[in-house]
Amino acid sequence: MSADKLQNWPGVIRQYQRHLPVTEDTPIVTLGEGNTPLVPAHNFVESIGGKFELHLKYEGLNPTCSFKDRGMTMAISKAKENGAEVVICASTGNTSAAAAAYAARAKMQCVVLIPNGNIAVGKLAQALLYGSTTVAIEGNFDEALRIVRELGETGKVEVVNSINPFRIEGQKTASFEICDQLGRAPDFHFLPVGNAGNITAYWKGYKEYFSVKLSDRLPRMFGYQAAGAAPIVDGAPVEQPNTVATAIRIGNPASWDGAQAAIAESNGHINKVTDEEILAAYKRVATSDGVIVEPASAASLAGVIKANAEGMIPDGSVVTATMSGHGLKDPDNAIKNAGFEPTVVEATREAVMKVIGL
Ligand code: AN7
Repeated sequence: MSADKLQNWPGVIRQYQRHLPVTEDTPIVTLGEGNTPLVPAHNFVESIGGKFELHLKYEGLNPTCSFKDRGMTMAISKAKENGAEVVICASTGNTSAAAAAYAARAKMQCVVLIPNGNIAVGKLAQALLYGSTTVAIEGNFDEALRIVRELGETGKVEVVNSINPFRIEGQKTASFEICDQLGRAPDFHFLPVGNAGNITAYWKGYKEYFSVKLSDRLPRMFGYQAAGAAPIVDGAPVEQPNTVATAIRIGNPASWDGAQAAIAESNGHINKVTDEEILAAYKRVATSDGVIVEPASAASLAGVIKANAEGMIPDGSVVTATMSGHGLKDPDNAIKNAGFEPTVVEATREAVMKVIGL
């Protein structure tokens, strides 16, 4: 293959420029995000007795290993265009990793507020190594976001949470890619719901592609919250959200209305899955199809399992699901839930043969 073919992906802004609010003068801050694989998960579907096609949008393969890079390339590019010098966000870990990386590239100061003790270790490592000012608050994500909103009102810092509309604009490119990769839109799209920016963004993307006739149908949007952090499903904010899926440990989502509109307009569905169901799906997809995702991402797969068991996915459907973050962000949960430990033996051929039963 020619070098051309291997290096022609320009990042999501240049790739989808005509669908995004940028001009020739926007300084584009990119790490080559997007163009993530759409991985068919035949074994997973077979293992749950499904009769549909499932494709995993493997967003953990973005530059900072989550879907947040799509929104952050937009938010940071627009912040740069507007002359911002300091960007700030509250985060359960992935937004902060992306903000820190793109801000570093844009030579801006980045301040991140994270819930102390409740972010996966890989995400903390990213915030620190990319050089952001990392503030761990003794509170949860919702409290961190409240502080960030207040600081945003001073006009001294640019907020890059998904209340910044450019984030949603960037994130909608995932829907464009799925349509381009499949050659059509899916019948169903499953995704985890935390602050609800992504379900809002995907639905916007699917609608826009459909309206300019780049796809011929609209999917039904199926969102899943963790049972201990399911404000939209339960119909009220959750004061003390809790779940093993720390990325979606959110009790009062900023894009609540966007999520409800996506579900209503697409004839979709929102439901909750327990930590047990999340971890079972997390382990299943790793062992069935070799895809490692973080627990929050597995909420969408727990949703696929649930919807299939409830008979909600007709035979022959084309289903896509967002694998929102890479499993190696959270090695503690990977080791804890693998169900195995390495077998330690003396360094001889015989000892190894014994372990493998030869
Ligand atoms: C892996 O990083 O909110 O419903 O601060 O990291 O758009 O919030 C992360 C959210 C799903 C939920 N999967 O997406 C943050 C943050 C992963 C995530 C979600 C998040 P939204």
